[in-house]
Formats: sequence, C-alpha cells, structure tokens
Amino acid sequence: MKIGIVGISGSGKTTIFNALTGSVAEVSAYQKGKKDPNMAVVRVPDSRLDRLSSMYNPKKTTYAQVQYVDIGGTVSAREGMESSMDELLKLLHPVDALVHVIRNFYRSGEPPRPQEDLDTLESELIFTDLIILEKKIDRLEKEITKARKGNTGELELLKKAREIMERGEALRGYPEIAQSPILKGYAFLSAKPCIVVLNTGDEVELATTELQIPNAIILVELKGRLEMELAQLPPEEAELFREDIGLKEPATFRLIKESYQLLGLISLFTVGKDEVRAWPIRQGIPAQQAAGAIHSDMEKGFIRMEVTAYDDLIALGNEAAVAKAGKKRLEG
Ligand SMILES: Nc1nc2c(ncn2[C@@H]2O[C@H](COP(=O)(O)OP(=O)(O)OP(=O)(O)O)[C@@H](O)[C@H]2O)c(=O)[nH]1
Ligand SMILES: [Mg+2]
Repeated sequence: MKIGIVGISGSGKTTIFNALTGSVAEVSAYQKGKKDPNMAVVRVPDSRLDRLSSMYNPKKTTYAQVQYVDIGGTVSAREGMESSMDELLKLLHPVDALVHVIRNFYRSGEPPRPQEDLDTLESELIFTDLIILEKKIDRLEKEITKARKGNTGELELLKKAREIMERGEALRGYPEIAQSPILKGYAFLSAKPCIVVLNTGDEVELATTELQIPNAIILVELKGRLEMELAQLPPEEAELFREDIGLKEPATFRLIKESYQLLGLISLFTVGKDEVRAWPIRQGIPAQQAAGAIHSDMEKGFIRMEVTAYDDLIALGNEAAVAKAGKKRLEG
C-alpha cells in the first residue's frame, strides 16, 4: 500500500516527506534537477497498540506501516504541466492514494495561493484522466459498431465517468465508479483517495475555512518545516520542544493515521509474550481473509477466529475476565 505525495513544485512535498519519515532528503532538490522519487516506510502510530504492549510486555512490538513516495515537482503553478505527463503517470499509476501538499507560506516574496494551487492540481488530475478516457471511449465505440459486440457495460461506465469529469469533478467523489472493478485497470488519478495537506508556514496563518475543498477530500493542516525540524531532532529533545509549544504529539501523526484510513485499512491485533502486533487488514473483509493477512496457511486451514474487542479487554483488564463475562466472540 503506497501513498504518493504530489503537489505544485516547491509546495513543500519533500519537507512533509521528511517530517513524516524523519529522513533528511534534500529540499528543493527537484528544481536542481534531481528527479528520483524519495521513498520510505513509516509506522502507523497507535495508542491502542502501545497500551497492549504495556499489558503484555512482549519482546517485540510491531506497528502497521504505510509507504510514502515523494514525487518531485509534479506541476508548476504558473506554467501548467512542467514534467511530461507520461513520466507523471508512470510514477502515479502504482500508488493507492494521494497526499496533495499545498503551499501556505511566503516563498521568495510570493504570497501563498492555496486555493489556486489546489484547483490547479485537481484540474490536472481530471484533465489527465479525461485524455485517457476519451481515447478508450473512442476505441470501444469503434469496436462495438464494427463487431456488433463488445463490452457495453464498460462503455457506459466510462461515459458516466466522462460526464462527471467534464463537470470538473474528480471521480473519487463517486465510489460506485471510482471503485468499480471494471475501471480499476485504468488507475484514474482523480479516482484515487486523497488527503490535502495545507502546509502552513510559521509566518502566516490562513484560516482553513476559506478553502473550498472538493468533495471526498480530507484536509490536514500542519506546519511542515517546523515538523520536519522536530522530526530530525533526537526524540527527547523534540518532545521537550513540543511540550513548550503545547503539542502532545507530532502533527504528522494525524496525517499518518488519516493515510491509513484513506487506504481503507484497520488493524487486527495479535498479542503474546513474543510479539504484540498490528496487522493491517481491509475494513469489512471476512475473518478468514483477515487471518490470511497474518499467514496464508491460516487462511487455508481456517476454522474460526476467537476475537476479543479491544475496549472489552481494557475495561475488564485481562483475557480471562473477558471470557468469563462471555464477551469473547467467534468469527468465521
Ligand atoms: N516558510 C516555510 N517554508 C517552507 C515550508 N515548507 C517548505 N518550505 C520551503 O519551501 C522550499 C521548497 O520545499 P520542498 O520541500 O523542497 O518543496 P517540494 O514540493 O519538495 O519541491 P520540489 O520537489 O522541487 O517540487 C524550501 O526552501 C523549503 O524550505 C514551511 O512550512 N514554511
Ligand atoms: Mg521535493
């Protein structure tokens, strides 16, 4: 499961990437001609896992993970598309969701224009999809008239998608289309779930309420540069600093948690003396498939799963008490 960090060039993508990962990728590198994407795996903070870990005292605690890819200089605000569409498509095709970073700080004297930047990239995504869509509709229509057969269901769905995008709307707001298995292979950019990160500088406070956020987009505001600097400090120092400014945890935690949800993932916990672990599973899948996330043998030989709800465990104190209260569930 991969999340692509996109945004207009110089919006602070690499800064946010560094804040998320604690790494030290060079900022402004894209402008200097470095085009390779930065990649990192980040653990998903989870206070429930921390609590379980303190209960069971295991040798090892393993967090769920999310992978981020920082894609350099996606679009230039003033000049429209800067990098070639093909290149962008190649990089974005495999990602499952997008984090769209928009600039909300002064840069070389230029005031922030978050709404304009947001709309620019949003239109680019839709525009890119429309080009692919038009070609495919054309081809399908020809096939159908020539052979008097063909996939009319697919054609109808593509036409519905076109209607939506011609109104300037992204497909992600229409789950029945965006998540349709028929269209999955196209990997439409505007169908990918998206979080907008308003990257606010220390010097300007812009009310987020002024931003018009398209449907089905989650907005997270954070101070990218400050968070990056904190993420690069030794943890104890960063914590002291945070206490000083009244922050309980890194602002990026919220972004990581939202990312995890955006991917449609929830955690299944396993506990024991050796390891307490959060396993990412797709929300809503049956117990047997969930067991498969832990080991494929467990899915094959699956009979039933005994489940304890986290809240019951915390309320009653231990597994025996949960069993005694008749609150263990059998699933599958
Ligand atoms: N004041 C301020 N400056 C920031 C902030 N975030 C990033 N910058 C500055 O903006 C410039 C660009 O930041 P990057 O993180 O390299 O932006 P980018 O989107 O990765 O840029 P490209 O990869 O070149 O497209 C750098 O000089 C950063 O120091 C912020 O929150 N506040
Ligand atoms: Mg960059």
